[in-house]
Amino acid sequence: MERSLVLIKPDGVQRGLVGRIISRLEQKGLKIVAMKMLHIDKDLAGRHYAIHRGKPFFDDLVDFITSSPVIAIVFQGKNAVEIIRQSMGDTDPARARSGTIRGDFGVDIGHNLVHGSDSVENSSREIDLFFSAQEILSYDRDLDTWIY
Ligand code: IDP
Ligand code: MG
Repeated sequence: MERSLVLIKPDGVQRGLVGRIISRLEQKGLKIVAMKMLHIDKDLAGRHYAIHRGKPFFDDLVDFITSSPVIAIVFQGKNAVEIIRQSMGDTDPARARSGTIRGDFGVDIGHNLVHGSDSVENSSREIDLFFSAQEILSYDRDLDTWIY
């Protein structure tokens, strides 16, 4: 089953939106298989956002993601990567549709509340940055027979 790394960014934690953001993804039927709170350091930020190194917004992005604690979650489910991207909405909250996390809660591209892996390949790379294999749990939910 597909997995995706979700980060509730510092603005989501500071604004008290952790529960509502997790709820939306849980309600969709995705399963939490790992979760922690951490304060990302510059080294981890640089590795997580390595593909953006050299872009004009890179330094601000690293400063922001390291400014205050985040929640890191691994969600698992059929098409988890695409479903989470759709639930998050456009990178720029000004363009994100209502009904999406960024569309409903954000206004600024630098404060867009949530990160979600953009491909299956990147999801496994990102999950490895934040979690050890032992921290990712395997369990059954009776509910899954009604979701799948
Ligand atoms: P994503 O988070 O929707 O995958 P990416 O293009 O991977 O978007 O960019 C990573 C993060 O960098 C975004 O979530 C956003 O916070 C920030 N970012 C992206 N583009 C810009 C920009 O043009 N100006 C400022 N910040 C940006
Ligand atoms: Mg991205």
